[in-house]
Amino acid sequence: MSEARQALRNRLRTLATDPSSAPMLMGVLNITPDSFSDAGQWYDRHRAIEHGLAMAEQGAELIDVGGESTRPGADPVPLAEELDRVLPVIEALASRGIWVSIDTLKPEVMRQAVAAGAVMLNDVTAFADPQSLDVAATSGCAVCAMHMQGEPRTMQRAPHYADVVGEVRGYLAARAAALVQAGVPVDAIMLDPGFGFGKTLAHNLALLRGLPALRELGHVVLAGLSRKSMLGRLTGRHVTERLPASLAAALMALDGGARVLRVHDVPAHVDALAIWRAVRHDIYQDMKP
Ligand code: HH2
Repeated sequence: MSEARQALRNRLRTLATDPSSAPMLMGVLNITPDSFSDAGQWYDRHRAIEHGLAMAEQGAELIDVGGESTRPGADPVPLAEELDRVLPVIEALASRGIWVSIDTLKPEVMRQAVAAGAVMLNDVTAFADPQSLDVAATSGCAVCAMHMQGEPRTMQRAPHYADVVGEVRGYLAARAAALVQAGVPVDAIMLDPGFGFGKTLAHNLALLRGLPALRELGHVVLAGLSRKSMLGRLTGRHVTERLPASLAAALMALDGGARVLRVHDVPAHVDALAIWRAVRHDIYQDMKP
C-alpha cells in the first residue's frame, strides 16, 4: 500500500478512536459544468488544480474530485468524458502529496483514479456495483459509503421512509458488512447518511439529529451538508449565500459525532472547527490578532 494510503488509514483510526482529535475537512472539487453549487466554476482543468491546491493550503486534508454531478435531475456523464475531467487533476494534486478522494459511482473511474494516485473512494451508491467492491478491496484506499434512496435523476420525486434514521442506519450497516466481506478493512470504511439524496427536508433534519445512531455503528461518519438545498429551504437563501447556514449545520453535525465534513468553503469551516474544538474539547491555540 502507498505511504499516502497508509497515512490516511492511520488518520482515520485516530478520528474513530479519539473524539478530541481534530475533525477532518474534505474540500469539494467539482470538475463539472452542472454541479448544484459551483456549476462550471472549476470546469477548466488548470483552474481546478489551482483551486484544489488552494483548498489544501487552507486546511482541507482531503480533496474530493468529482467529474459527474449527482444533483437531483443530473444527466449521467459518459465514462471517457468523466475520466478526461478527473484524471489530470488527480495526478496533479496527488503528485504534490495531497490526499485525493474520487467521487464517482463508476468502477472504471475508481480504478484509473487509484492508478493516478487517489487514496480514497467516495461512492454515492455505497459500492452497489460488485466491481466497485472489488476496487475498494484491492486498492488499499479508504472508502466512503453513502446512503441514497433511488438514483440522482429521480430521487427527489417522492422520498419515503417509515423510520428514516433506522432505515439509513440499517442500510449503512449492511453496506459496511458487504465492504468488509469483500476484503476492505473495517477501519478504512466511512459512512455517510447522504443529506439531500432522496430525502425531504424533514428526513434530512431527522438524520442530522440522528447522527449519534449512525456513529454507534463504529465507523467514522462523514457529513456533506455544505450549501445543500435543505439549508436553502430553511433560510430562503440562494446556493451562493448559504455559508452561514452551512457552518451552523457543520457544527451540529460535529456535535452529533460526524468526524469528516465535506465542504466547499474551507477557510470558514477551519475557523468554525477551531471554535468547536476549543469549546467541546478544550483544545485550542490562542491566536491573538
Ligand atoms: N454530496 C454531493 C456529492 N457527493 N458525497 C458524499 N460522500 N456525501 C455527500 O453529501 C455528497 C457527495 C453533492 O454535492 P456537490 O458535489 O457539491 O454537487 P454535485 O453532485 O451537483 O456535483
